[in-house]
Amino acid sequence: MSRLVVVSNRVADPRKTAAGGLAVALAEVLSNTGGLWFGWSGKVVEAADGGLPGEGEVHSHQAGPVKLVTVDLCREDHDAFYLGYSNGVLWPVFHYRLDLADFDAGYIAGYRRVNQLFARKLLPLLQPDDVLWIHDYHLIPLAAELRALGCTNRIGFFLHIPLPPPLILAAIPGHDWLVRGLCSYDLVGFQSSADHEHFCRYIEAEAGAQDLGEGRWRVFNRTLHAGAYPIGIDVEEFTALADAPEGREMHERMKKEYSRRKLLVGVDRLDYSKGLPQRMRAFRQLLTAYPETRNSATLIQIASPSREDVSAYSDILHELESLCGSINGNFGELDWMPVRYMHRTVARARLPGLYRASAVALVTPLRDGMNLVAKEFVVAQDPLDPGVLVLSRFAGAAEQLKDALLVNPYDAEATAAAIHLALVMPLEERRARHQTMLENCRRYDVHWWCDSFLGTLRQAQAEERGTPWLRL
Ligand code: ADQ
Repeated sequence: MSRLVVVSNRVADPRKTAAGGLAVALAEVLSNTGGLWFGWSGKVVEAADGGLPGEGEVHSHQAGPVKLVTVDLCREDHDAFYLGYSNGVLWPVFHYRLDLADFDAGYIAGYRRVNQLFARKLLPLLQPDDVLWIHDYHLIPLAAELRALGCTNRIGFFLHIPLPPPLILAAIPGHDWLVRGLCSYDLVGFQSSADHEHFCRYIEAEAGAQDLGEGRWRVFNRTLHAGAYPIGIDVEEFTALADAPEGREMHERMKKEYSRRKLLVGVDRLDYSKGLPQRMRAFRQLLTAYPETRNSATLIQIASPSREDVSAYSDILHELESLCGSINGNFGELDWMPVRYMHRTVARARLPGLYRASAVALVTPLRDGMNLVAKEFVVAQDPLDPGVLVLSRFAGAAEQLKDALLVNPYDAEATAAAIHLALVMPLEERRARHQTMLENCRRYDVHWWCDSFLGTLRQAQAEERGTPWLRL
């Protein structure tokens, strides 16, 4: 089988537990083919003595059978590429937040420069029949940059975040350039059928693409495959974590601590897309509209620090802290705090225990590509006495986990009513809903995701060979 080369902004050492299911799953496929994982080292190099920084230095080391190769970025490139364009333009717009986007003209040049740097550093490492799998919004133009240097390998792309409807996408200055970049791949994968449909509508309307059927398109004089490949979790890995001593100990400790009360849990990166202030308002509404929940329900909200050097993130931090403070101030008792809010990351090994001890999970993003916390919560439950998932209809996961209690996170009253329903749901109904969701998580796990994406990519005929590659 041809070798797999994965490219993503960050590279994780798959041998470490903290790396998570995605790294473990990718590492498994990479190991089977003696593969290579390429990305940014996480290191930002300052220019010496105010001069221009040199080319990013390349580091290489072997992690078991997988070779990890990373490149440093200079300050200017990092700020324009990572903070500026990726997280100041693409992240907000792709999450439908045009109001938060900063279309500073300088960012796009930095974004392109780093993609060109990646292409230059990666190309010499490639073998002729390598299959390349590029991940996420940081690297949309990478295939086109590789093609410009003469690379003829098969290249697939997976977008981990949502793709907005055409008219939102079209608000990005240079959106046509970005979409041409997407169309340089042999296969483009999305998290949900809604995202896939947005892409199809865009290329039909804005680029005159012709539908060839079975996920194939003729666009910009070449053939492209596109489809929905919803990402899953590594169910076995997560179950093993739940059964490991740390997972069990966490579960027992939480059960004991909250034996008199029902526990609700939220686990997120602190990001405006995750709908944390809206969730707190819904919880406050629950305590107001259903007084019996006072003193009997506690919400543990873990929000790990994220992108703190992007300004929209410090705003959300203050808003959340102030909401949690006012809920605890208004409703708290001497022996009961309604909200326990922690601004930190929980060790991955402890997550299953926390999920399993919780009666309800609140996964209520305003917009999310998939949301793996929803799936992890389902998998961590005791099937005989499972907790209930309250899930935003705007998470990609809602297309799959239809037996969750689906909510509109902007509607505090309706969300509070759903949380109340979750808290009082009879055992039989909890079991039935959990069973179908668990089956879905098992069936569409991370291995299914890898296999189905790579299966299509490997099959995709290199129909473009011999004709010029699309140039940006
Ligand atoms: P993220 O937005 O980072 O990823 P998500 O899917 O919610 O989001 O979580 C990814 C992982 O991070 C999960 O394994 C989760 O357990 C862990 N995690 C989140 N918050 C944590 C915390 N506070 N402490 C410890 N661990 C935490 C992007 C997209 C998602 C998509 C993923 C994968 O935004 O929509 O599901 O990629 O494609």
